[in-house]
Amino acid sequence: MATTHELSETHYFETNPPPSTLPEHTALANSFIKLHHSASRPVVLLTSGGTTVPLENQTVRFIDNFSAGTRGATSAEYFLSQGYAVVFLHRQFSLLPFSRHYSHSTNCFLDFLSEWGRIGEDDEGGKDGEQAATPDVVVKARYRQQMLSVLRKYRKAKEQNLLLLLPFTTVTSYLFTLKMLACQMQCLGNEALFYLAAAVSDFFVPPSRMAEHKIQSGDIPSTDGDGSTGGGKKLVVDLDPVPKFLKRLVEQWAPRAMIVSFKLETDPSMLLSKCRQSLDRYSHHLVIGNLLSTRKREVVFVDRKGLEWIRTPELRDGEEEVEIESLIVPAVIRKHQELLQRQRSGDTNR
Ligand code: PAZ
Repeated sequence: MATTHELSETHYFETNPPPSTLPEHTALANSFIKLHHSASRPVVLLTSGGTTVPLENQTVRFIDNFSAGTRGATSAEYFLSQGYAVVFLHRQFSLLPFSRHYSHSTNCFLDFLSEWGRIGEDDEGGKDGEQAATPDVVVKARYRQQMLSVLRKYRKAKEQNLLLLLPFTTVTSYLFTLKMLACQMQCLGNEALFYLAAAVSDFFVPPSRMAEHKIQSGDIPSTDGDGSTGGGKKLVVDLDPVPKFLKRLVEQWAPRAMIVSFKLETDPSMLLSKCRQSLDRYSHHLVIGNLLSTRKREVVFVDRKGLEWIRTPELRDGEEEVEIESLIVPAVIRKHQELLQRQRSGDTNR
């Protein structure tokens, strides 16, 4: 008999429309996964960025989330460097692997460039400061080394077809695409890794209560007498909980894969208990906990064996900041490799 959970998940997919991109994304994912399966390459499905919750069908307004996709885009680069193929399921226009170094930053990308041969403004445009016959655009000398290194990694990922970029916007499009990808990745068995760093909304407006057109302030009923400003008019948003899909993912969509979820909290006293609760509830492999205020400096790995904090080192003068993902990703890969070893030797425990 179906549980209440299963019923609500089934109901969700029956009553919400799939994204129009689903057939195209299914075809792209299918050939990507086949390619890497035949090359016996491990594949990670990495989710990144925040989902939106539309308030109207023809959406003008929506509820959003703070996530810029830094964790996901940065982690993707480290997975690629360790030989994984990456399906990057990301919020449209959030940070992307490689281009993240030059987009959304405090610099405009044009600040990285100068005119070849232009002396004075940068003093570094041309070769040995010579004047170019025809003006050209070059990367400023101080950025060249780093950009060359990023460019080479980007080219390799592109030429070898190691990175599949699939965008989503709403929580519903995220869930439909996640389900499709998980089912497609079943052929990879335990070589598949799920690294769920996206910040997914816990609440949504069901289609039955969704306004078709832009909500008009004039149509909002008055709630006089409660002392609020605005002539008693309030937009009250009534949200339903999004069914807990992690359970479905672990038990049905990707039963053999290794599944790593992230848990974000703001109250330090709740972080560990929430991570343990998630692990108990969904029985997956690893929860990575982080706090909003310190997420770039420390995370905690919580699994059945216990917990382990991962922290970036204290910087001394002149030292470059370490990206915490350069520590998280190798640690996750070690756990994935250990799991593969255990399963090869017949141990069926998570
Ligand atoms: O995108 P970002 O780097 O700013 O933030 C990453 C993060 C905090 C969203 C991620 O590490 C995370 O915790 N994701 C799961 C959030 C949650 O649903 O609890």
